[in-house]
Amino acid sequence: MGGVLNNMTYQKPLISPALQRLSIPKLRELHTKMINLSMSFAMTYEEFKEIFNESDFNVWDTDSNGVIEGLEVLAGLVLFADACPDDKVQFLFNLFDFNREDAISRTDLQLLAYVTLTSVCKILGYSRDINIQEPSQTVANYFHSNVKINFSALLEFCLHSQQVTQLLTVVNSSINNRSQSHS
Ligand SMILES: [Ca+2]
Repeated sequence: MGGVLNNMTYQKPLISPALQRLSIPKLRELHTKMINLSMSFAMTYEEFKEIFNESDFNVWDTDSNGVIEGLEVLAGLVLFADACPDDKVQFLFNLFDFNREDAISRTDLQLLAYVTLTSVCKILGYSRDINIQEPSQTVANYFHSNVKINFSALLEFCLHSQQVTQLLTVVNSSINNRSQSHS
């Protein structure tokens, strides 16, 4: 995870301003819309337009096969949302707590880390594929066995992870850069 992050600098996000600084309630609403439209979370361009009312589909469809992952879109958008870091982490936690048990597995967290990092990289224009090993290893270094992870354990992990801090810093710089260049 660090390898990718070390090469990232402040970039103007490729997504339209309408998809930046969304509120958490707005993201929850989009999540519900997505669930109602497709249980698989795979989205075509038409479905994306219907849910998000924007045409930034290609930002995520980097392999140009006409399908993107809804989870990936939401995981990236929440980092660019208008919310404090704890609320962003809470949203991600709920998003990946697939069976609503107020806990996620280490494997779920590895998926969460990979999907979030991939989405942020796409939004900032680093379209080369992320090595899945990096975020997985970051998680495995902290959680040594496949324990159930509740929200406070996840928050603790985020606070102690240099990689998470680095990711949030890159995102914040990109958001602030944008607002400065527009003022
Ligand atoms: Ca695709």
